[in-house]
Amino acid sequence: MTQNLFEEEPLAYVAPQVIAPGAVLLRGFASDVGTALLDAVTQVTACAPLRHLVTPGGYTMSVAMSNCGALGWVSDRTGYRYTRSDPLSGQPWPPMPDCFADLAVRAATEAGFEDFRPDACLINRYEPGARLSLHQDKDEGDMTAPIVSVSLGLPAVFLFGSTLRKDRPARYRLIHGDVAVWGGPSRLAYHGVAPLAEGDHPRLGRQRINLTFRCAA
Ligand code: MD3
Ligand code: FE
Repeated sequence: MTQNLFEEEPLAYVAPQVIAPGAVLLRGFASDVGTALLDAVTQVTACAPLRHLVTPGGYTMSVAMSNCGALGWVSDRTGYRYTRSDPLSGQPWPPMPDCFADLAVRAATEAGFEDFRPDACLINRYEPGARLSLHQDKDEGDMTAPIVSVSLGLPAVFLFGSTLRKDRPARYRLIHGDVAVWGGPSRLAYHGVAPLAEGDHPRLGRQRINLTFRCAA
């Protein structure tokens, strides 16, 4: 009998898994396009480098971020917001690669959200120890649109709570190729990412990349 000793080996996509009203996990949905997505991440971040943003409270984030699409999410001492240009260069954010938009639209459709047309893609890079504390995504202009997230590289423990901060979040291990869609009643759920464990991914080494597609305008 053959055993899969590499538990983060992506499996082929089978079916959507509803984890809460409006929250759908599509395990392995991006497995077959992982290489194309990562090549596009390299192209985007050559123009708009990954950087560690500072929060309004003055903390430097452990996750490094960049963006593509018409709008990009940024943070500094003055607050969080979406901008049309990269504050590092003053240039517009790089356009959203077709392979990004295609995947995001297909995933939203598969999860039951028709007509999803994201105008922003936030690129998050985690190295071991990096984390994202529990928060809500509420800077977007269109709260009726879902957010689509794609996990690449090292596995992460994703924390998914309710719309009340006090509720203890559920934990989901997300691996390379997993996609999740968060909309409807889950759109304002608290969520975060536990500190990334050490590891060595065949494609990305000591990194996890997460793409989140949003309707920001
Ligand atoms: C649940 N990113 O960039 S993606 C973020 O893995 C962010 O980098 C995480 O949270 C990451 O804001 C998690 C999954 C996600 C994204 C948006 C959500 C889950 C969500 C919005 C509502 C509820
Ligand atoms: Fe978030």
